[in-house]
Amino acid sequence: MAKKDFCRAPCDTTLLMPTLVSSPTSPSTNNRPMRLSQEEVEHYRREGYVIPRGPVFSEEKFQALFDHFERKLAEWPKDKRPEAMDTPHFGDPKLNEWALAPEVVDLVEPLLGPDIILFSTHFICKPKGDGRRVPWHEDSAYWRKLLEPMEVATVWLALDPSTTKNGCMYVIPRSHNTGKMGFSDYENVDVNTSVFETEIVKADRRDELAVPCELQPNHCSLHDARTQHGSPPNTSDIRRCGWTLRFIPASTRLNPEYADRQIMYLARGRNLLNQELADPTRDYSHVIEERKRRGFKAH
Ligand SMILES: O=C(O)CCC(=O)C(=O)O
Repeated sequence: MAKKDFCRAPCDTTLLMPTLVSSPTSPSTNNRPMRLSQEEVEHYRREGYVIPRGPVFSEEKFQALFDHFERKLAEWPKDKRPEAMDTPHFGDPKLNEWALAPEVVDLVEPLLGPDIILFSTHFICKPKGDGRRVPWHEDSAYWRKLLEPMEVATVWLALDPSTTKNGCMYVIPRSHNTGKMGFSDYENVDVNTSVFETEIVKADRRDELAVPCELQPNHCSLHDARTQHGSPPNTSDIRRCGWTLRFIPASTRLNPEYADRQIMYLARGRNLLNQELADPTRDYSHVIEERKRRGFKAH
């Protein structure tokens, strides 16, 4: 999509300011203070997204993730788009040390409850100059055959600065609870310039309401799977990389027909539905291969 499609709404500058709310004190199930304030939880539920205060990891832990990603990117085939590093953790158990870290899981526990499963991850790394746009979409539309009920919270963790200049993600507030509520109509887009193949039709979007999720490295936004979101191309001279970490409550079921292409890991609490779960210390590269063989793009 053209940059202007995202920029009609004035930037909600309050999002970029530290939130002046007192630190929450109610403990999570781990007896650590909850990571999101009550106001932030309410914002997420009402608006379909939230930008929490503060960094996610310690500086050292974030730097180790950043370095790990840089090594992966250096090994990534030159003929493959860097935006397409989907489910990298299936074949790289080291990544689970960050994906399943309490710093991350604490963020989603107040949204999903105490029993949590890591459903998926994706590095969406838009190179400088010709980084591709992410068409307007709802994650739920891609996962409608996979998950029931459709309850998914995504942590979008910035590895690079992510701003309106280098193609940050935009969200359409309240779209998760209005219109077609996560299941809009889609049309095909040019796959040579877009990360995904389809986009929500204009009639089902309110682009003028779009809010940019500007983030510094090691900061994150959270969005509901039904929230409409996307991002313009990166024509700037700064790379824009984010890692999406997608969590479901353990009460959401993965359609077993997809078990050969989609594996999940217990992040916290109980495996309520006794679903098949993977071992986060094991290498499941064969699942990535199976996805490729079937041309399976879950998102
Ligand atoms: O990285 C982006 O610009 C879009 C991210 C996205 O589509 C997602 O987190 O579901």
